[in-house]
Amino acid sequence: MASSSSAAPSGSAAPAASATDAAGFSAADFFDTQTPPPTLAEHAAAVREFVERHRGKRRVVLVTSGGTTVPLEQNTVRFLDNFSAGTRGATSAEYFLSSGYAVIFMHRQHSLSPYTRHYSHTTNPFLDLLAEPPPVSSSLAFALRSRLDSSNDESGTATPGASMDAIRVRAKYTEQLLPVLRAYHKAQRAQTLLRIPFVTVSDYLFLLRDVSREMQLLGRDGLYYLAAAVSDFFVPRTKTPQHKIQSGKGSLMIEMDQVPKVLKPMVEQWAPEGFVVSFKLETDPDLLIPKAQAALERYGHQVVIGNDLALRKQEVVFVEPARAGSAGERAYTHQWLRLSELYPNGTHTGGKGKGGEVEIEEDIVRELSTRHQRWIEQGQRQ
Ligand code: 9Z3
Repeated sequence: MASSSSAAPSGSAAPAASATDAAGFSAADFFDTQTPPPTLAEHAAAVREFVERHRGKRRVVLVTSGGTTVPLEQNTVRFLDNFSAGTRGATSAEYFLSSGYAVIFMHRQHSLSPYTRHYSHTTNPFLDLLAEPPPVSSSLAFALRSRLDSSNDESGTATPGASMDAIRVRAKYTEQLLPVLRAYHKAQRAQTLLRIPFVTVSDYLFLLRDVSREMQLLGRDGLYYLAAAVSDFFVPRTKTPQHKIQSGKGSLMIEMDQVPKVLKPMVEQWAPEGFVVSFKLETDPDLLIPKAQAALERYGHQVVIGNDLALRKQEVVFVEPARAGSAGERAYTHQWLRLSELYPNGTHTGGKGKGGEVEIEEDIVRELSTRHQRWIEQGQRQ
């Protein structure tokens, strides 16, 4: 793990939260002019209840995960999307849960989810885990037994274990499945995982605002882990045609506006006491640390985790403001987390990845949990 510090020029001050971004939309303009998702109030109410249930008992983290779309038509046939499958978010959510956090998992619909991510339909299909069922001659008896089992159960669903003798997990998969299944049921019983789906970048922004506001009650116990891959550009509602764009008129020109930078109002108004961690994604590694520092400078939050697209599963860099700043200059520290340095020669055993491999999210979450704890303790001393 390498660590060092550097300084950014103090002159590059951030524009005010209400200032209009270069392409026209301030956060306030955006929320005044775009259409909120129809389920917004319902999700906000679920978060309110979740926060009430866990407040004072455990720390709560909002994990955002997966890509955001930009619809090109109101009756959407076509949309722009990005690469993210939600691996970072889903994996991190699992480690937050096993570290004792309650998790609000705000994710792109149909992207990877904690626990089920181990059994994606393409790379590890669920049906492949199951042994072949009994031959057709015994199927009738099996069907009758299942019907009897479920009719004996008041809920009308099959009694757990009732058909275990007929449908079995293949022996070679049980060792891998059991810890996942146990952790999944533990979270279900404790009600520590709340899922909130989004699709478009606009849905994402409305939800981020309202979920963060509901979490405000948590004060410093709230952690905000913004791992979703958020589009930088969108097509405003007034410029989005109602119907499918027709072909036959030559090439298609799309003009997009810049998505407003909501981290500023998030830090100042929606989650003023929260521990806010954003991710910075780049493909040019030389930009990673300067851009992460610029984000901290501009938005004033606690940590930026920088990751290079190609190396994101092997290494990340934590960038944060230095504690005692020297006069006149804003100073930042950065600290690399690299699997090759953390586990030289594969010293980590028992990783939870698909083939038992190490997942960098385990180390990211451990590091953040420590820093979040420090943040809470600082607050108690004030
Ligand atoms: C990330 O950088 C995530 O780590 C990844 C995870 C999207 C790279 P995968 O889903 O990928 O595991 O395949 N997320 C944040 C990206 C982002 O949109 N950041 C914004 C920016 O860089 C600011 S919040 O400006």
